[in-house]
Amino acid sequence: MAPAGGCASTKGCGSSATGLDPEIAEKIANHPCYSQEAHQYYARMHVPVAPGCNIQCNYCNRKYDCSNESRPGVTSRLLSPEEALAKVKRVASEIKQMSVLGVAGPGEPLANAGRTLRTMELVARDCPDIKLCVSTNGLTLLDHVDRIEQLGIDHVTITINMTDPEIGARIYPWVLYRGKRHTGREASKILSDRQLAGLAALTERKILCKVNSVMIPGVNDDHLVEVSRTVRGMGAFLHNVMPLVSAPEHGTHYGLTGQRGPTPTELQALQDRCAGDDGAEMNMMRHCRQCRADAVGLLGEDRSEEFGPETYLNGEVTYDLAGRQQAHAAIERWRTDVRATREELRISADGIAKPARTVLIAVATKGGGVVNQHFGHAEEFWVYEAGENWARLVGTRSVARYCEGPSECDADESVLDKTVRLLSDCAAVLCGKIGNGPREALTAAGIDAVECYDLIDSAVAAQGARLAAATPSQSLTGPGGSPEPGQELAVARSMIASRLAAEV
Ligand code: CLF
Ligand code: SF4
Repeated sequence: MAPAGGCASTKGCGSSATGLDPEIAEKIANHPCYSQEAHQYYARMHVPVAPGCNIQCNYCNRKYDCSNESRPGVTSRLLSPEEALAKVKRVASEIKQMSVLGVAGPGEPLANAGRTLRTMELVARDCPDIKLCVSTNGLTLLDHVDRIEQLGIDHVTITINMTDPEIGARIYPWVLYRGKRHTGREASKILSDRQLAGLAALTERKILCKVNSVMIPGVNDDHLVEVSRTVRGMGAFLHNVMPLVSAPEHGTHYGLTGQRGPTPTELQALQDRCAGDDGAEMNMMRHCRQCRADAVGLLGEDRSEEFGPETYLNGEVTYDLAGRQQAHAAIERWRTDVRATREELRISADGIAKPARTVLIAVATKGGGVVNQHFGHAEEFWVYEAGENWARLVGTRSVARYCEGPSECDADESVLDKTVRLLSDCAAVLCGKIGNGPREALTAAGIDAVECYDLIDSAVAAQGARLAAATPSQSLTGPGGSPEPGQELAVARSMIASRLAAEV
């Protein structure tokens, strides 16, 4: 698929099912990219079946995977469609929460349409409960819309970095279209026209479309608000603005010419503008992890190394459909409980005005919607903005893993320092456990370290209420004279703890 990525205004991160057309709600219910809530429970896998490409992006080095959805500098082993099917069956039977198969590289999936669509055909035949997803640069999308619809590919991502060819000429040096190589403004005009025509054709067929955009400061950053408005007007469901990654060692044009990527603050500010502060009012994705073309597992985890060729090419793999259905039913029971708890706690960001005071809270989690990871084992933190009975995910931040075991828990100060800097704008970090050294470093930086084992939503809202309550000017009484949030949450938290104890 295409490049990397990661909320403000009153909209959620990715989409919640609230207020959605039931048909769309069903399509996104267990898609970890199209639903921020679903990404806590369901996994995706990519199969690298598409080697070639038909355009050149200035943020791509062909030695590596397509950067339109994966972090640059990663190389995947190419699979045939039949090998890909065998791998899908193996992974789906072992990681039963794997709900979506995507083709996102290592090149452009639709420049290799035969291999990509054959893979989808085989998986649709043998794995009927798996959703099919494709990412494309959009150049030849219009040629394949009928086949995409026939195969039941319900989710398509198009990487659209511009609708203005003048800007495009600074991103795309050339485009190969109908056997002819085009350069300059003409190349970007062809690409943009084809992308938008493909998007229109897909939305006309009610195929859910996500648009990925790479944010390139000084090139297309301001323009992406206009892109967001345009694609929303054409029926795109979701917009994923991702940061340019341009390390010189990746050998890309941008990397070699010193083009910088955005800071997390710049990225969030642009996402907020697209989400509504600037009138685009687009539904934004903020939990993208810029996956590899062979990614396996929950977003943010990479289990691809567990599934080498020896695990799926030696003998027939039986597809455990019944086992998968049981696992998904169990996940849905748990999700129903979590939603009920949110309603009891009156925690929401959907359609509710943001409180006057909010804080950022980082969470270490292994998934399942629970704060459950050791601080030192966290390779990424989920960052929430929270206030009284209000919480929303605003992004995820990756850190180097610095703790390999209890004895080394406080050892690598430099990585710890880096982690503290990464979270320096957060008021608190919630984690399953934390060593004394990291706790002291966080405290010295003004960040509370909170150990808990709780639902993320309730834990974040409780800490948001506590930290807001610490501000002298803030009222502690909820609307209509309701109980103080701290009291209300304390009662509800003990209830959640009982539920968790019963489930685990
Ligand atoms: Fe893969 Fe992309 Fe489908 Fe998701 S990834 S093809 S829509 S199943 Fe998701 Fe990964 Fe971000 Fe892509 S987190 S890079 S947005
Ligand atoms: Fe590279 Fe092609 Fe993907 Fe652009 S579309 S990032 S050139 S593989």
